[in-house]
Amino acid sequence: MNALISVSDKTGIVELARALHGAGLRLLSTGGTAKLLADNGLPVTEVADMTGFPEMLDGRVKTLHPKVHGGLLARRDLPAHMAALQEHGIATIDVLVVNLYPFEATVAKPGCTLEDAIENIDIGGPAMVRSAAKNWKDVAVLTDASQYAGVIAELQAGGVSTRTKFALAVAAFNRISNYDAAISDYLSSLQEDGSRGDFPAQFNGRFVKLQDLRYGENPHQQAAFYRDLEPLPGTLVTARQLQGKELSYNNIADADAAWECVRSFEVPACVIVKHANPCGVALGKDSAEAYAKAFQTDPTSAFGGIIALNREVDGAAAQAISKQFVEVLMAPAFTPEALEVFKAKANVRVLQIELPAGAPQRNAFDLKRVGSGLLVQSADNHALQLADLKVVTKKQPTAEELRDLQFAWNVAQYVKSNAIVFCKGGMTLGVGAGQMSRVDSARIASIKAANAGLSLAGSVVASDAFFPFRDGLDVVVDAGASCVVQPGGSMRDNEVIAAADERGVAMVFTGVRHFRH
Ligand code: 93A
Repeated sequence: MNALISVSDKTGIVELARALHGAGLRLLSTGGTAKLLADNGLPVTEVADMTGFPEMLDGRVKTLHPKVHGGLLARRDLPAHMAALQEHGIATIDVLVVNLYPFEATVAKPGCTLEDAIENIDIGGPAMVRSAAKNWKDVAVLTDASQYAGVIAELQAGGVSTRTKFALAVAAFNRISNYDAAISDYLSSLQEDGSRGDFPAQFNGRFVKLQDLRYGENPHQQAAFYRDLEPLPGTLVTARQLQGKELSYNNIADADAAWECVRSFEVPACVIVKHANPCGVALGKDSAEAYAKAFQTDPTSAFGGIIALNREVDGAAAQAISKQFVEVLMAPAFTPEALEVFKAKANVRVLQIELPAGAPQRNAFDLKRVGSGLLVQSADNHALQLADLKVVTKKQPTAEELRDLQFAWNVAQYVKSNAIVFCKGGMTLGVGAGQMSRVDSARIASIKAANAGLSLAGSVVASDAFFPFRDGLDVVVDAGASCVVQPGGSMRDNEVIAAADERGVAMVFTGVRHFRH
């Protein structure tokens, strides 16, 4: 019985070799490992002496020899295999101990060059590990020092069990697969001169690159845009750019936010997004009217905004939109007159996206990187039903308020938390987004309405999560709201309901929260 030992990480190897020798195995080994074993008084044969072929090319070829792979791969239960070994003077190798050139550790070092990385790609080691693992019934393959003690114990008790050999083979293929993935990831991020190049054509085998981007959120960041292997219809990656400058990273992120929001409305709607938040959302009889109302919410923020419509853009709508500075305009269709209007504005990125009938399809999973981890959740696609609404105040919402509160609630879903959205007549009047305190969001939303010259008297307000105290409610009522929609569920709901009754406004609970970060 022969054991071949070839390890870069030599931890515990002398003890293992001693145990293998003690169990009656002949020790075969490569240069550095053989020297260490011999220095520790173990009888060891160098692989080069066994094959009759010297290590060459600076060690690049050490064990890539039929005497090694024949000894590993021959099936002991096939007489033809055993005869072939005999014919060529090959001995079986029954235990293989290999750990690989430290590729991962090498590339993790700051300043690692492409050349260093390449020299640390192990070829012979993984080849032997694969041969041994493929022939697992006859060969025990050890690829990690944590496996040594268990195998020594089994050897000393008479032999390594089939179950252990299978588990070792599985672990061996896992190791090789991770090793190859590390090489592939590293090289995919480089150009041939070793500089960091384009992002890979595929990412995690799950996303296909659509385009490299000029830069990421900021000019010192690199970025690329990928799509799912099978994108859903009606999502941003299926858009066709009809004209305009190349889309930037921030354009794409904002366009997605705008599109997700606008496609959630069944009637004609317009959404204007700045920095991932809607700064104006409105419904209208057509695109022109919806845009005009959405723009009114916050003309200051709409400057350089991303505008999405869920109906065809005609000449009138295009004329109105072209008066403002717009980064991206997106809609399911454009009339020839509308396209003509934007021809004169060559920089405007015009995107056409199909809008399939029926409820929008969403990705099953929402992914977010955290440190070296990944947060995965199902999509926030809860659709509010009228029957879910619970009026908790003495005052009931009017039919008009009921329509506006559904609209406000829908918009609030697409506003970053803490979200406060004032609405009336199918348009947003003030949007408070992304604040750490809900009261501040409420204050900001009312300040913005005042800045735009919009009255909040008799407005409806939506809050994406419950009011923890009555202070937030007081702010929105002071600003003019007559009807409030919020999830409810606070410890102090009673206090907040009593405050609403005291202030004479209607309040409706949805029972659902829509945090968005
Ligand atoms: O350069 S290699 O890819 N070519 C080989 O033929 C080969 N055989 C074993 N690397 C090879 N090895 C690796 O050498 C082993 O995987 C192990 O990591 C290392 C042990 O070398 P040494 O015994 O000389 O320290």
